[in-house]
Amino acid sequence: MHARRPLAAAASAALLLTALAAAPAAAAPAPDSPAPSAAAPGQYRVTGPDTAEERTEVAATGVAIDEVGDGSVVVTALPGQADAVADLGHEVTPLPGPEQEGPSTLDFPPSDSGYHNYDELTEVVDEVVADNPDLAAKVSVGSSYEGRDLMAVKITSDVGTDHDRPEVLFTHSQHAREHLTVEMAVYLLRMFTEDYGTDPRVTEMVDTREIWILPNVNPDGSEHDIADGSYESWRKNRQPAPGGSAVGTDLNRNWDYNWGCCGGSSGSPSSQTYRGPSAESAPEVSQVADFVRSRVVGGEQQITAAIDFHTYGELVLWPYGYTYDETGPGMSRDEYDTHAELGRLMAGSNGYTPQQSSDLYITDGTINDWLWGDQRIFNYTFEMYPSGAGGGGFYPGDEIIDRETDRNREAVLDLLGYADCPYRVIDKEDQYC
Ligand code: 0X9
Ligand code: CA
Ligand code: ZN
Repeated sequence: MHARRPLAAAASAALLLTALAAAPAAAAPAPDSPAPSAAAPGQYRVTGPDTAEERTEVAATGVAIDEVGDGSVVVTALPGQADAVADLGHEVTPLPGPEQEGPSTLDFPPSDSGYHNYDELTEVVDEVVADNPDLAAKVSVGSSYEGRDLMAVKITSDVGTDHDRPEVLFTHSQHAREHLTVEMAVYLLRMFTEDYGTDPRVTEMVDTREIWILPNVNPDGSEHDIADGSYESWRKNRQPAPGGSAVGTDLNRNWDYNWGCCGGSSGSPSSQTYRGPSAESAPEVSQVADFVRSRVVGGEQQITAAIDFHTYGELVLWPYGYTYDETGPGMSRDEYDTHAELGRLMAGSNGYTPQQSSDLYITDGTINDWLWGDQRIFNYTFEMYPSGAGGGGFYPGDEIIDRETDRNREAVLDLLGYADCPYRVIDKEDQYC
């Protein structure tokens, strides 16, 4: 269903020619048998780094920081990158990988069948829209590098009309292996439609807000992560980097606000946090950004609040990530305090830890910084379950899906409740709204 990369097409053509020339041919290798790949990424515990500055130094080697602890972090790295972290003077120990099961194609292992692959997600979306034509509409914001539809669902009463209602954005699965975030989207799709008319809070929000759910902005990565029946720990999209063999841009380093500014991303294509050759070079990012820009109507951005869902860590994070400073150009004290207060309020219901994203480590080119810095949308990164690698890391079993998606119900409704005037959370409605 997706377009083959020219390289793969050329390779299959070459195999075919070889087979024809060498008749009678021994069976040629299947054209899509996996190429001998460079060493796969894995998780490592790094003991030593204890401050945001030390963690930023670790991140600068090109690894992805998956987890932050007291005096240690967990990272995803290629073996060579793990060596670079050890060279900083830290102790680096490999962690066991996700459990592997027998082969299957483009699906979760049977024991994790509660997770939705891309086709199953599409079925849910189509069903929700078909069952609720007045409440939910499917739109396309574009297509992924390999040609999968980047779906969006708009939810509001009388959905066929563009109302003058505060709009709220939920984005999911920028990072391929963070499959629980797709389940969060499935939960929200069902909550807003099934509980409309019975749950008063849901009903009020669906009647007074326009809700945009982008259930998977990195479908190529998600499918790759489950492609051969064993998890790949894949993070990035599936776009080859220019002029080399490396594949994948970290979508959450590719946004066009202070892109690559501050040592919070990597210029090396093999890095887990490769920022791409230029801002918005990833089609997934440029098209989601175009969609967000398209919500500027009459000079005013209609979207007022957003959550970008990730795993893991159980955190509520707010901008900026590119600087340790709370305030500065583009972030006033009241704007910071509004982010922080609303973040703490949401953390009060889901039990996550609320903090500025750079309290963890510096990142640049994230959706968080772009949504605020460029579009003035109050926004959060939620790092969902688990809190640590012990809870299953990126691959918790499917039995936790119901509990861990429902856990964010109140927080999502709180964000929607403040979307008409976020400054109300610091009692400054009169001044700003
Ligand atoms: O690094 C990321 O993109 C996010 N973490 S993840 O483990 N899901 O990859 C965190 C982004 C928030 N920004 C900062 N922590 N600075
Ligand atoms: Ca509108
Ligand atoms: Zn993530």
